[in-house]
Amino acid sequence: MRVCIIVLCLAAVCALVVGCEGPATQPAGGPAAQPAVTAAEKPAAPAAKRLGPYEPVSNWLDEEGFIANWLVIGPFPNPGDRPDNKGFDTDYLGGEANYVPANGAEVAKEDGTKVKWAQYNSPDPEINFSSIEQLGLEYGQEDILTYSACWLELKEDADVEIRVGSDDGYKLWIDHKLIGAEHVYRAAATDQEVYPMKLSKGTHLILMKVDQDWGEYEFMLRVVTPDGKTVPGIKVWN
Ligand SMILES: [Ca+2]
Ligand SMILES: [Ca+2]
Repeated sequence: MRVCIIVLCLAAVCALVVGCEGPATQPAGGPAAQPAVTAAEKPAAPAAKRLGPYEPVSNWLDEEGFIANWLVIGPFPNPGDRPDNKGFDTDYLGGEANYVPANGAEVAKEDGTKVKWAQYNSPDPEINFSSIEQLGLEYGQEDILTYSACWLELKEDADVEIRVGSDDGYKLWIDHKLIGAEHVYRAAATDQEVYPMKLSKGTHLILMKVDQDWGEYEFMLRVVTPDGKTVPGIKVWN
């Protein structure tokens, strides 16, 4: 009996703690995640320590809808030279498609060291990896790879376009479904690929894997209406 009481008390304390953290860490307005209309059926894990909400930003050409608030982790190795750096098809997350990131979560690397997901709020639409202090990269560092993730919260179902530019290549998952894979070597520009899709009301996980052979290292991703405008009411969490 005494054990039962203790267990009940512990459960009550846990419920209180979770209840206190909930409103501050989850997107407002309901469950943590809902499946995309066109994306995988697999639901995302419960939100944990998400930070936001943030608004998409515009660039100097008044192009709208760029996502500037991400969780980032790396660097991971990407050995080799064009056109076949080996990291592109190496899964460093122990299941990229199923992975759910969290601020502060660690990932072990092959060399025994660990790297940690960390929040990055970019001052620019471009996510320039050399500028992200917590990655600890040298400018022009070669043969590396990183992951970036965020959540989009939509107030209503919407027809959207995910538009990506990258230096060098990338893989993009939305709600655990591989949407795009471009094993390319190039300078980044706005809207190099455009992915039209329907996104349902609710929260969607965006996961970007960007690889680097040499030179500049960055990407930009924007979520817009088919005519290139910010999706009304969209929020970003990292
Ligand atoms: Ca190389
Ligand atoms: Ca590059």
